[in-house]
Amino acid sequence: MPVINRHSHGEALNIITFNDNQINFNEEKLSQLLLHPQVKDREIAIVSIVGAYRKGKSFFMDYCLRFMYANFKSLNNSNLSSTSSWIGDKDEALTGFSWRSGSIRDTTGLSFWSDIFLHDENLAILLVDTQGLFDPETSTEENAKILTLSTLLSSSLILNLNNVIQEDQLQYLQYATEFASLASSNNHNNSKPFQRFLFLIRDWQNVDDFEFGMNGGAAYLDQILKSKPDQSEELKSVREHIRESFDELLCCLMPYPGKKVATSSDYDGRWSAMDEDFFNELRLLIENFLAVDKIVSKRVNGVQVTGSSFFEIIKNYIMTFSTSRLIPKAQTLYELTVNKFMTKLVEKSYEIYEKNLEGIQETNEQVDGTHLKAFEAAMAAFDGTKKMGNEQDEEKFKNQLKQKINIKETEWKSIWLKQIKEIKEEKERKRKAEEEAERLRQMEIERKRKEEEIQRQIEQREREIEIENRQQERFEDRKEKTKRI
Ligand SMILES: Nc1nc2c(ncn2[C@@H]2O[C@H](COP(=O)(O)OP(=O)(O)O)[C@@H](O)[C@H]2O)c(=O)[nH]1
Ligand SMILES: [Mg+2]
Repeated sequence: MPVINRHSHGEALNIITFNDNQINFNEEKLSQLLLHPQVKDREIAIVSIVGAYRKGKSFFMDYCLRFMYANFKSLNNSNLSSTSSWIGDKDEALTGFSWRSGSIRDTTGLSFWSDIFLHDENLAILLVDTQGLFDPETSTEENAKILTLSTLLSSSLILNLNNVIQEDQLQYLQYATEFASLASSNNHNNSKPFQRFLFLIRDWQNVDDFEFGMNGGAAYLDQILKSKPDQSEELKSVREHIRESFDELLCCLMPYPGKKVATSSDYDGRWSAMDEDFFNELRLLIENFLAVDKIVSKRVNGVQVTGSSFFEIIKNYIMTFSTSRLIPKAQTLYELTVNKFMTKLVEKSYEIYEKNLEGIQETNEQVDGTHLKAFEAAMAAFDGTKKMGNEQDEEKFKNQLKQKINIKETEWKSIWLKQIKEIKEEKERKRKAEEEAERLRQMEIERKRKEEEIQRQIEQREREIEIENRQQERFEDRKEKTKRI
């Protein structure tokens, strides 16, 4: 059996790490991913997993990688595997994100798989593994930061939990719900702020109440999200708003994977060692969750982002996170998102204005006409694009666009009007010079004509003299003859 090394195609990149409440961000590495020529203009799907340490997150993501390599081309791999099933050989060791890496906790933070999966011409899919959420060493604040950042970054977020959904874990979703309520009150697009959220419950034990898989999960989630009379207001509001935060809220109940998987220290991840129940549910879940028609691309408040625009947004999020010791308020992050997005829209519309000004202008009327057409094109681009924020935001950014255009209009017009004036003066100078040249040419013609006239008169005179001379000669002759006679 040949050794299949699917993961020589990529490695885990620690792009965002947490250290004593500080965020370290490797901007260079993230730019290499999101600004890659094959990625920057595509829509982006980010599938991330968060949850407590040693609960099988990386293990799950590595099976996801297997599925992805079997079903999608990637930046580093253009050959799809020819094996009949994506899950591979039963004794194949599991590689990818490092899993089961011992009892010492890895770096806390988000690691991105360096290879990016590509679908059609317009979608790039990234996988992100996370360490540190809900660990004993992680502070409440750090937990909130990790979950917040992951929510902001992902288009599909998996919250990996052991046994049950706990109250405090739900509470960490408070942020997402705050963001959602801000977004929904200001929403132009009637869309929810985030896309897919999957509660992935491992080692589910209450099979008598809820069956394994997505169906049991949906029923369990329904029960969890029901408000109960004795709940605190805060928990109630989390429950009430959680559905408004995500387009899709999923839950999957996974069986215990078997003793070998859960406890053996020399287990290498091969699926032949899994309990059959677990193996079947794992396959079903991954095939369902990562099916190409189920993968959703990242929208920020209903607006699609590309690799390059998302890179800018992420940079700003990280900046906001690193400048405040506390978790940034949902309001701050929401405003930042609106700001960033609308500023981009202003820039894009302004570029359309500038583009429409290109070309040579010959008259003052043409200058006015060109500006007006360019202005209208820019406004149409602004009005025709989905907006973020409320009506005041829209007004504010529209005014910004008008101001920018106004400044450019003044500068552009003055350049062209000056040039047109100069061209006019130059033309006038040329015309006068031509007139003068014409006058000189006419004078020269006249002079030549006169010269010729004089020449003709001279010749005429000479001929007359000659005739006269001849007559004179004849006269002299006759006189001579008469004399002789
Ligand atoms: N109990 C249990 N253990 C699992 C499960 N899936 C994987 N494991 C084991 O959990 C350990 C930690 O896995 P790992 O993926 O590194 O966990 P992570 O820290 O959450 O990324 C490994 O020994 C896996 O074999 C599961 O569903 N239940
Ligand atoms: Mg891990």
